[in-house]
Amino acid sequence: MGRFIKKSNHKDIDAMMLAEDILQGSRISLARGITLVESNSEHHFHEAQKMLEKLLPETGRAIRIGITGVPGAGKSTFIEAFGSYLCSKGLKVAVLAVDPTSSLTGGSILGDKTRMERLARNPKAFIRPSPSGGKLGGVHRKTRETMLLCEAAGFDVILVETVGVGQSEVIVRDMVDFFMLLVLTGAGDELQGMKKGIMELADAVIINKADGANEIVAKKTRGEYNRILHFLQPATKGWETKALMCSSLKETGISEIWDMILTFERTTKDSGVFSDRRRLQMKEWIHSMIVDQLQMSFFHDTRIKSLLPKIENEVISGTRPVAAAVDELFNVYYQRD
Ligand SMILES: Nc1nc2c(ncn2[C@@H]2O[C@H](COP(=O)(O)OP(=O)(O)OP(=O)(O)O)[C@@H](O)[C@H]2O)c(=O)[nH]1
Ligand SMILES: [Mg+2]
Repeated sequence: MGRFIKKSNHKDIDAMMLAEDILQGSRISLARGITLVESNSEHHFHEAQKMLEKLLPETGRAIRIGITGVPGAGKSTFIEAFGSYLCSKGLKVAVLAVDPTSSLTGGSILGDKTRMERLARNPKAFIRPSPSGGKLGGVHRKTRETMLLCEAAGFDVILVETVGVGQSEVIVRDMVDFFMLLVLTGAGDELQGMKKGIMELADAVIINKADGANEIVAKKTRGEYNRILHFLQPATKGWETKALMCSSLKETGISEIWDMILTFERTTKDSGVFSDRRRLQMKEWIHSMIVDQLQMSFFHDTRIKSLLPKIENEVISGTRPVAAAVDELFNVYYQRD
């Protein structure tokens, strides 16, 4: 017993010391802190939460930017150019990723580091590959907490990259202040077929690869996007989502994008929309974690696990209505013995 207390005290000091070092801007401690947050162990979870509590007052000052787009749109190349530009302006930039496939591939950003070679070497930049999920809602929580750690470590801009598949773009929209969609030139048919939903999440549509012979097509594409955006519900109250062009390879149009983000920040901070969104995001974060926990607790319940196949069969064979089946499952679930 005595040993246990001693051990747990020792660990407490560790988490606190780690927090101190992160506040001092130590990159090694930041990496260790993120590893702690990403760990799937129960014990590490509690240590990480202690560390976060200490860091919370020093978080929230960065501008959080989400970047999405189909594979090949040029997200990594854009982040290399954009991130390097921001560093050259004296800003500290952290790059994180939400990768819905990361548990299988180990995170695309990792392989991408070659595409962000210059940024990866920049002492003002910090690149972290996507964490693997572990349990339900895991990636979601880990990325948000990693973002907070980076802010406490003094990063001014957080870039969160995600491939625009499944629900990942919605998840990222919910954790950033400004969200941009990277698209290709000459979208034409793609533009027609594109999910309107994703455009309604965006604060900017960036037409990438506007270089060489592509530039003329890019201008046309920009016009098409602007026409469509005009009819869509804007993602942010009081902000008109517009299409811009850039070349991540030639590094043109990059400063215009940053200027737009600064205007966005000023406008939404003045109107209160910026802080309203952050408050709402915190509320939604709590709610989504509650839902995740409930779901996990329900499906991991041994009584539910043994009863569910039978009930499913009854519903499928048409001998029992769905609502009655669910009702019975919950009666069993809530029975405390
Ligand atoms: N000409 C031109 N090529 C570009 C530009 N940006 C990216 N590319 C090229 O497009 C290809 C895909 O770029 P990536 O940055 O890997 O695209 P991505 O969106 O990160 O792709 P995934 O990680 O697979 O989702 C690469 O061959 C890049 O060199 C650009 O501005 N101009
Ligand atoms: Mg990429």
